[in-house]
Amino acid sequence: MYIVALEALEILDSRGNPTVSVSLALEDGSSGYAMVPSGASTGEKEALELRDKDSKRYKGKGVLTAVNNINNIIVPQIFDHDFNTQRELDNFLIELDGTKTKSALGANAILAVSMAFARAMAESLNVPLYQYLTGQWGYILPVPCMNIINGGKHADNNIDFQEFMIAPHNTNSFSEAIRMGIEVFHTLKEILHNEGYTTGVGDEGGFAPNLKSNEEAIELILKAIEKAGYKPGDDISICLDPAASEMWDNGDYVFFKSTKERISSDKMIELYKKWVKNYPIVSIEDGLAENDWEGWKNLTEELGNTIELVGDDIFCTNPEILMEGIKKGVANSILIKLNQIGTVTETLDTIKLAYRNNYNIFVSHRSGETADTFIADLAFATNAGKIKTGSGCRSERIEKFNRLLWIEHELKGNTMFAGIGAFKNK
Ligand code: 2PG
Ligand code: MG
Repeated sequence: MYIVALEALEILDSRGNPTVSVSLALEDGSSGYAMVPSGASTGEKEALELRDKDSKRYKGKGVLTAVNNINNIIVPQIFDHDFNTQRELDNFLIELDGTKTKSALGANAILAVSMAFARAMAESLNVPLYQYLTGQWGYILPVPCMNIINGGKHADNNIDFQEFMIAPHNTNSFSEAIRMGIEVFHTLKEILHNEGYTTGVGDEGGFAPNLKSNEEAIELILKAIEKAGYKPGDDISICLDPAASEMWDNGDYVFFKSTKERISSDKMIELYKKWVKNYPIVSIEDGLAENDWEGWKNLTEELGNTIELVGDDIFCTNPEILMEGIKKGVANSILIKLNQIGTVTETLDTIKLAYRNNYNIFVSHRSGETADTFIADLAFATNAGKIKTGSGCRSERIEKFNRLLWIEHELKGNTMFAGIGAFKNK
């Protein structure tokens, strides 16, 4: 299959920062598009997001170099090649870039072409994107993990931990799970309002009040779950992403937004053990920092048989780093973000490696998003069991939930809702 048209454009993401979008056409007239997301709490080993660093444009955040790399370097090379699979196209792009971190062309440039090609190929084969991604595999609809209180780098408040998510699991359909989650979201808004807290939202659509402590975020959410008519733990559980790399400072963890308290890795683990005992927490992502491998091993020994421990910054969706983690007994699950690694094929390779080694996966958006719903198809296609793609508001988040509602509807019962089984040890 020959690509006959390919064009990139600098567009904006949900934070008003420039990002790359691509439109592509194949010789049979099929077409595809893609818009690339962007993180704020990024892992050090992520593939390189190429930014212009020209302070006269968008405060240095322009992506014209990445766009030009597509239009002026990839375009003249790509039209001469016959690509029969996603892997052929992705390998071609990886070789053309020639670096380990995709720093020559930019992972944002490469991923945009990779995703747009996937969409065009799906259209050419006349199948939905999820079916193109993994053939007949897709069957399980994910638990929508909704990040209803935002902190850390995603909000201008005093909460150190980045994400407090609800996981509505006690139902047998995705649409009912969405309804449950959204009801809790609206109930939480009422509670916050009544208690005199602000109800403005952070980058991922969760509320971003100033609270008395990180723990109060959990207490308020539990209150909202009950007030909405559900039982914490039985119906709806809690997932956390403290994004602890952001708290890491010279071998310790600093509560950088609230108390400025400095504690050791061991003390962080003690804190999590206490919380897991007291609250219905089923998953903790990035409970420790990406450079605290020793701590991660201890954390996995202490809690790896009780809850799901998800590696985000520490693995960066990278199969080589994941392999290291598997060997060292670090985590039992991996967060999946396409732009951390930079192509569709490598993302799928990482997912296969995780499954082969009995690790769970958790498909994720970025804090800077677009309307692109690719990850909804990816989560369904790979039977991920859970997706985190924001809260109960902000269209760039809701779009992904809406896409999954349509998938469930179109497949009319030929799906299964993951439920609590999506989480390790549950
Ligand atoms: C995370 C993500 C998404 P960011 O840490 O898991 O929620 O945040 O995109 O800022 O890395
Ligand atoms: Mg994370």
